[in-house]
Amino acid sequence: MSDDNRGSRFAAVALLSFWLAAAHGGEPSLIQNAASRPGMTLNGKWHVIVDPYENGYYDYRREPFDAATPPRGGYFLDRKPADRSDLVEYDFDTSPTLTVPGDWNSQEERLFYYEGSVWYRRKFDFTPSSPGKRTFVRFGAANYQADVYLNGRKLGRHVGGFTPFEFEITGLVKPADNSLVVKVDNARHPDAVPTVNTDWWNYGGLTRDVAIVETPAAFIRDYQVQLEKGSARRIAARVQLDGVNAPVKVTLSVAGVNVSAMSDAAGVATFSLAAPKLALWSPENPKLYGVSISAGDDHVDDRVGFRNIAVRGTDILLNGRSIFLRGISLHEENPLRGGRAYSEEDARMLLGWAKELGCNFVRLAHYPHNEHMARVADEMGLMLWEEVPVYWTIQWENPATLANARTQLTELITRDRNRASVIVWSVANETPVSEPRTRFLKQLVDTARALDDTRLVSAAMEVHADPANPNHRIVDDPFGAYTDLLSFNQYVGWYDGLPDKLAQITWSFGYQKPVVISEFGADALQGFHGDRLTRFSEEYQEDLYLKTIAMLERIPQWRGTTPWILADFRSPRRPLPNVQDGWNRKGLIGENGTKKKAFYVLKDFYDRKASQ
Ligand code: GCB
Repeated sequence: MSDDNRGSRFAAVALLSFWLAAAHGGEPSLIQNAASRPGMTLNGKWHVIVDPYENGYYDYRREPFDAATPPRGGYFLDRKPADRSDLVEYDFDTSPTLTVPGDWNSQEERLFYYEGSVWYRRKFDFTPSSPGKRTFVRFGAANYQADVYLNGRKLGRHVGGFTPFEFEITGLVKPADNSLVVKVDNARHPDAVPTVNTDWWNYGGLTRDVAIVETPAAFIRDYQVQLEKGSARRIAARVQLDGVNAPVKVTLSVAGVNVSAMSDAAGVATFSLAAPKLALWSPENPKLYGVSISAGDDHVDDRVGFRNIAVRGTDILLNGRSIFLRGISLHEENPLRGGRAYSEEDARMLLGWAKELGCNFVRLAHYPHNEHMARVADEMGLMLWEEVPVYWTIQWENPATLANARTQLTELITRDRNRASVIVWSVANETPVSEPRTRFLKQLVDTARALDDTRLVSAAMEVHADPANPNHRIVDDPFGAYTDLLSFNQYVGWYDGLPDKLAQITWSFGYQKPVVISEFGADALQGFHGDRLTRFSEEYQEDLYLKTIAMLERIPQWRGTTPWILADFRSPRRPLPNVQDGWNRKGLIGENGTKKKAFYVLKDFYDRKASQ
């Protein structure tokens, strides 16, 4: 077969798999560890057209341009006038630019509150390193919906603002002058995940890295390498090949051991190997091992930590030892920039602050954060809680909403299941108890366990009042039957009375499980001082932390907490002038990076816990 034929065969395969996925709503399939692959970054300046009326997508009868073959218009054609009489009413070349990765809100003042469509265009040249290679374009994330076109042709659509996606462009990519166009739409929708109502900024755009990824014709698409469930001395691995139609020898090298296995009819090779001398990963010793996988012409390297996480009764066991989760919640935002965090440097700053606080655990709220976070956490020795944006009240009875949530959860787990730092998959935050909601969440738990039965599953649940006793709080959510942890958010002293009330509160739990308080907190404007009863003062927040910790210490099954929150973050729900100014002020660190008094209260407590 000539290389040209090969190219078009791959193009046909790529298009076919796109149609199959579209037709069957197929499971997302991502290239594991794509950032380590050869290719080319597409980060940098992209030309943009702001399109609030979706003029570049729909014709004047509101039919999508990309539904017609060939399309008669649409910005994705990236057209230039053919001659001086030709009418073209847009021009990417002379349009302004935005930097990718990056949200548009913090880059351009007139887009600060914008919710709608922006067209991004990037030109690039790309020649495969040798004939027969396959080429993909990969997006770390685009919030919320992305329609992607290469050289005027639609590659597909991705829905969900915080997980990666990719399209095969083998045979479609040209050596020079490719036009990659993405329509990113961050409009909020009632049936979406999250829905229209959140307490965070709806940053839009190509918020994470974009890259061209190159692989051999047959390649290692996915793998999972970790300790066998319940074992400290055996490694289990599964490698998924792509593009093979006969058994292929797959070799795995880890911790000085090389093993080989043949792939089966589905292109899967499985391994189980003894690793008696393994140093287990922990916050005190975040040991990572080089892992190499080879199959045919393909080879991939990773760094993986090995550890066990389990629950026994009311204890959380890391490598068989009971631990206390000294945590903090954080949003994927760099407060100093007032925009989405996306880089390794951002991850080092945010997680570095968590380390300074004495943490061994971080809750990445309320949606999947960028991949750097889990990799840096692996290195720094921070355990992670990762979460999907099933937040407050979404459409529990809508099958499309459930499918959307499952896809986001699947993409997150597929991306991060080789990270030792990740110990909890969380499927929801503060969702109201009802039959349909519990059924919905149970399906997410099933999805998580089917993809990965080695980590804990949880959700941030709510507390219920006792009508017979105003100071008695009950956690008996029926969904608690399905989770490994009993996690809940509670705001006694802020939304519920004043901090003095904390001394009166008693607790009852419907389950004998480890209790992890996923949120508590109070707003404080950094630098604003008053007495401990003055709202928004650092002293109020400090007092609330002291009293909340004292209350929590009375709970025998208390095994950890992730207070709300590491740093102030932007929220359109927080308008109070001169105090909030569009920021949720519950951070222990202000928007300028300065630590508030409560930071040191929590740090003292964590230092004490660490030395026990
Ligand atoms: C919560 C939510 C969180 C909010 C926080 C607050 O319970 O889970 O997203 O930002 O309270 O500050 O009210």
